[in-house]
Amino acid sequence: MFLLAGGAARAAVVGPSVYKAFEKSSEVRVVVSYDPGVPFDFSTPAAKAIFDAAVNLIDNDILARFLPSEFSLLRRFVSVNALVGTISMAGLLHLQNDPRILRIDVDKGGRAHLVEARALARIDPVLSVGFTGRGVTVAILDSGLDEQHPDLMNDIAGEQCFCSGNGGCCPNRQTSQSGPGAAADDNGHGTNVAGIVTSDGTIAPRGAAPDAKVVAVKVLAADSSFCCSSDIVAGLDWILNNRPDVNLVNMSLGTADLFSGPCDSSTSYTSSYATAINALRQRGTLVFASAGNNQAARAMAAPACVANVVSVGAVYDSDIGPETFGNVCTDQTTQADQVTCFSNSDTQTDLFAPGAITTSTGLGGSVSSYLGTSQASPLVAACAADILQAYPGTTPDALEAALKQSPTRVTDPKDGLSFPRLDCQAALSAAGPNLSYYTVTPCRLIDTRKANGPFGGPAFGTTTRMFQIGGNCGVPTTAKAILVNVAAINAAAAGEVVLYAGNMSLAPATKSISFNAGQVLSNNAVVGLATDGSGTMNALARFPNGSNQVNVAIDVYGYFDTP
Ligand SMILES: [Ca+2]
Ligand SMILES: [Ca+2]
Repeated sequence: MFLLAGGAARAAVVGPSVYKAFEKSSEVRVVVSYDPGVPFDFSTPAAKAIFDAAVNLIDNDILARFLPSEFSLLRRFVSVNALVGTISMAGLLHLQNDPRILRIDVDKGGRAHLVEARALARIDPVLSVGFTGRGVTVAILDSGLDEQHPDLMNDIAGEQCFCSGNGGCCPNRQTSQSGPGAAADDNGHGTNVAGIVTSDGTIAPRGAAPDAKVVAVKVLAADSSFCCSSDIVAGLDWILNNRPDVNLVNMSLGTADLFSGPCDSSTSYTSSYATAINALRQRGTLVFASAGNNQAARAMAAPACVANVVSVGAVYDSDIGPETFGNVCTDQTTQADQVTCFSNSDTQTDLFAPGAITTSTGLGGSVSSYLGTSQASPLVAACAADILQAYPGTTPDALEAALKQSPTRVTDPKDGLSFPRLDCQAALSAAGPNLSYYTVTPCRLIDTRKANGPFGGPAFGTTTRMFQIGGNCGVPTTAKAILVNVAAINAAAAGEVVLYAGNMSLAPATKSISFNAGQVLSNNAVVGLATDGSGTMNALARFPNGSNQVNVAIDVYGYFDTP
């Protein structure tokens, strides 16, 4: 080996797995990561263009130096400083002395993070929050989804596949595929995960963000495995460069190899995950991944171990009796907020969420039940979608901080580490602005008897009415909520009045006042106004014993707005 003038030639770090693989084969599939020579800055289109140009240039230069027998290219990326291909020992010797090369490691694979399926219905506590992910797009890297499922078919915003196992495990039997049909699910895991996010609730239970759109990226084969981390990195690189609409990414999968602490520079493939994930975060896209189900203490799979991933472990949502998980472990007793015996955890694990057991959409338009950290991660991603609907400008840093704002912490007995457990209601509050209360001269907003006030009849019924609150009675259009006294007057039947923000697509389960037939009752209530700046409020009445109507008078006393 030559020594360069002015310093030692720095040989690339070749992972021990590479030499081990050469014992069995003359060619090894590797990820080669290299120094791009420019900053890892994706914060502006111009900075990203500089990075992408460097990647393209160095890719071409490295490839041009190989003999055809030394390296066979399998994948390259737009915005990730790595090459993927099969390399010979001659190619390895040639490459490792290129001073630009950082690491060469085997392109390690892994699996979906499921344990086994069970049939047990459960009620998703996030449903009661009221925000539904409208206007938010979640990319799901998984086995694809059932594109014809009645609960999913109206939610699909795009399909793509990167799947290299068995010479090509995309639906077209190739290693890549684009467009409709590219994410057809031949396993069922991805369909379950997609439903946890966005099921409409007609067949399977409603998802936690039922109005969110989904971009399905198939990266898992029919047996729910992935041969090669570079397929997942290719999916992230594709989202980064082709789907500016994607706000959130979920990966309920991980490598067989486990890592303690941040793995961003542990191997060439983890550094490739990290580059893509950091780039997505810089553009405003937050990435979620399951911690893995290996019963590991102080270790997680990749990509969960990448620092900028929001990594999620699994707790039980209730007492489901003793549970044995395949060959992994047994919990003799189970209860809500108990850390599952199978869930990995580490100092890098960000939070826990219910992942055992989750009934969701299944193949062939059916339902399926899975448990695992695979089910916990999309629940957190769906909660993030709901928060982004409420507060569209929330940055990834603020969103992650809000998701961790939970009154409940759980401790993993395996390693004594303590973590926040997702509380989507608390996260929604934490993501919101600090509001101040402002009084107005008491003012009648609505009187459906047409006595006075800006808004009159008809009496409230089961059809939603929208009122322009901002700009009336001294309430500014920027107001986020109003304090009102709502009176229900002499209805013919028992029922309740529901007041809620004008941009919410579904009325919440909570009510502002309930009443019996013939009663005149009033109640104070804080009512959220539309978060889109329109200052609107929706109102309807519900009657348990069929359709009816009720006269309502609403007086406003004050409003909540940013200081
Ligand atoms: Ca939906
Ligand atoms: Ca993290």
